[in-house]
Amino acid sequence: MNCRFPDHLRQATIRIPTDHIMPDSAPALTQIKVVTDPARWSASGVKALLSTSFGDLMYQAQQVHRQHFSANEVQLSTLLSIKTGGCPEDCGYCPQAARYHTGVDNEALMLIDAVVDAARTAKLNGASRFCMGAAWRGPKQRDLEKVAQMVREVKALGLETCATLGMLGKGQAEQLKDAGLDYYNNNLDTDPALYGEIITTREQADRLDTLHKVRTAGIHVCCGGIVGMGETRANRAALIAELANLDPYPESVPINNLVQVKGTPLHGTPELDPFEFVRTIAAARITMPRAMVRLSAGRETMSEQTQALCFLAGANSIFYGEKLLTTANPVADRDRVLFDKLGIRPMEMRDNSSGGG
Ligand code: SAM
Ligand code: DTB
Ligand code: SF4
Repeated sequence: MNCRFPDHLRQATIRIPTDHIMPDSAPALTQIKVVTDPARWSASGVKALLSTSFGDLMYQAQQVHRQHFSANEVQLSTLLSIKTGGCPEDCGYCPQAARYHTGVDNEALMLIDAVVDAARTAKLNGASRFCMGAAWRGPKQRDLEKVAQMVREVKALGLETCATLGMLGKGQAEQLKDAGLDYYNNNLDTDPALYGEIITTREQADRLDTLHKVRTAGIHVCCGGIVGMGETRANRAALIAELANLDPYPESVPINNLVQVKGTPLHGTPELDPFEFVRTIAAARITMPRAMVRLSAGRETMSEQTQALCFLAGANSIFYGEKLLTTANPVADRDRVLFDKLGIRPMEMRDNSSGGG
């Protein structure tokens, strides 16, 4: 076990991989003793971290965050659904699965010019990353060629590019890399132990296989999951540990709070306590110090105060624009007001060669 907490919780020994070292100058406000260790994170270690006193957890997350990032900058990433609905998979959270009656209209793959127009608008509105999402189990070869052309043209606008198209077949990651794709999003979704309860049409091993293809092709990995699906703290810990133990861990980690959509099996799940969501963000920051941690789906119904705590916990990226893929996201004006209140600036484009997306 990596972490040990005596009953009174005030003195904790946390083993942290070597790149998580706290600065020597950090004031001793807490009695957390940081032990550096290249060991992998265990689920029980992450659970102990998630169970730390809230103030101590936030303090630790801030220390790690400030060691690697400018504290008041948040990346703006805009999402576009380039192919909507009609998906053959059965992900219990997803409004785009064909088998659920959610009112999402099916739309064919968008025309290249329309995608590039949307990217241009996103850039004008201040986004630095543009993510194209498709409701596929995986792309057919003829569709992949069109997406590759979209990537080429979006990249030429000076935006970072990201795509999320499901499982990739042989050679497809290389084609996307050649087109200039910076990031590929494929989430581990949930605790491996819960996977079969949420999705039956694929296994988590399929996700890992695609992530391997993406890495091998030299594309940065964007990989996270969804919380608020009725899981326990131990399940959330197992998901975070699994992400942190990917070697290397993802450059970009989206943490989604379930957006409950009527017609999906997970509609009606009891809401996750917002502090638990914030704790999950903090654990992602501490265990994956150089990753961009994205406060992803779920912001539409999240209070300004909870979002502010997420930024304090180390979230440094959001989806920006009034729509995610099919569900609502805060309108840009609302985010601008929040950023002004908190003194947060949009992050400029990052240098991809450094790896830390
Ligand atoms: N079909 C591809 C896939 O599953 O990888 C790409 C598109 S899929 C919609 C992208 C991601 O959206 C999923 O991995 C999941 O994490 C997230 N997602 C889908 N429905 C969601 C919901 N209702 N709430 C939160 N996140 C959701
Ligand atoms: C991710 O982890 N979250 C985004 C993005 N990657 C593609 C998608 C959220 C989708 C929320 C439900 C919807 O709008 O359909
Ligand atoms: Fe399809 Fe992706 Fe939705 Fe699952 S999450 S149903 S794979 S679009």
